[in-house]
Amino acid sequence: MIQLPSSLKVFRYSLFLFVFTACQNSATDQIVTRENIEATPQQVAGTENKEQPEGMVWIPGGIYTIGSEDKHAKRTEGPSYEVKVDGFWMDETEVTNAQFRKFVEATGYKTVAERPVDWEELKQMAPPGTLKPHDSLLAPGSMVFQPNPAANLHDISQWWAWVNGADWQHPYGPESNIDAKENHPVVHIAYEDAQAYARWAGKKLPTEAQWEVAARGGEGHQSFAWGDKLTPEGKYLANFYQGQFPDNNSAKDGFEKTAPVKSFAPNGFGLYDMIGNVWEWTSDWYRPDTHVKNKKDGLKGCVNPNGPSSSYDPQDPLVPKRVTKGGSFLCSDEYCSNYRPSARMATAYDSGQEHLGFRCVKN
Ligand SMILES: [Ca+2]
Ligand SMILES: [Ca+2]
Repeated sequence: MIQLPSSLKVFRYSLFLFVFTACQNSATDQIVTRENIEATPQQVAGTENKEQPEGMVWIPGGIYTIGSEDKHAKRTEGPSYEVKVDGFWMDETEVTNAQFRKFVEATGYKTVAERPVDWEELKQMAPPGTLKPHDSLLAPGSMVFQPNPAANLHDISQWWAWVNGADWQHPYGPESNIDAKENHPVVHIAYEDAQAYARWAGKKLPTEAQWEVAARGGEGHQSFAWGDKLTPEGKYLANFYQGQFPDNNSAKDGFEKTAPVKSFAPNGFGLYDMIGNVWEWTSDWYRPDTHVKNKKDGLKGCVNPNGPSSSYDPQDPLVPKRVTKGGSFLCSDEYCSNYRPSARMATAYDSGQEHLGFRCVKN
């Protein structure tokens, strides 16, 4: 196991382009007002006259509130505001190992984690003067959770390690396998891997707005997808982390790592594991101020919003990042509490991790 030096992140990621961004949407010329938007989640018809794609459920179009300013929310999750989204189909579960295997068998696709890093190509994107890292750091691999006692919760290198040979078929490293995990979500998936699968399947990755609307299950605007309590009547409704983070996972919800999809009840739209299990890619670039900008634009500017035109994470400005949503089996109330629909993570576009997967949508 090789601890990941922070500099490796820079080696593996391309340079960030500092571009002022706007709330972009797919209908920028269309003036939309409260008056001419008649559809609401309640008013939109269901799936009648639509042919249901296998394994997908219909998310009705309408005006929805996303973002949050409640006591659980981080600053980048707010403010809350209204968006209009058209109806769309969404995979009812995270993409599973079995589903991803079909794609790989049909196409011969190799994921980012399975490819060696081309230093000649990468150094063009690294800061001038960057020295070539040791060959072992350019070998194929991915980030694996290593539950050591942590002195503080601000240094993620205490519980994440770069492991050569870790990939979707070897989630914990070269000696591991997914033999009994066909129905678990596929992990160690970088953004381009998710995109490649989506293209092959004739689908797309969801926008952040689509994802959050879907995760709320049509049940209104609440802290958690299922209400205002994390564990109503002591019940665990998603796969997240219980116990002391990061080295004493009590797995009270029944799962220490990933769970088979559909281990928990679906939300109001019939979607499983939107919250927890594994983080899910969206197609939006990350910016901390996306919601501030969108709210300023008002509803007329936020019809099918699809994120800013480029990425900016002030913590890590050289690395282009997409928004990931939903939290994972590693989200703990002691640490990140990202098991909420409004929670949003900035994730490096070429990052595969043990707790990162995806699902697709179709219009
Ligand atoms: Ca768990
Ligand atoms: Ca999930």
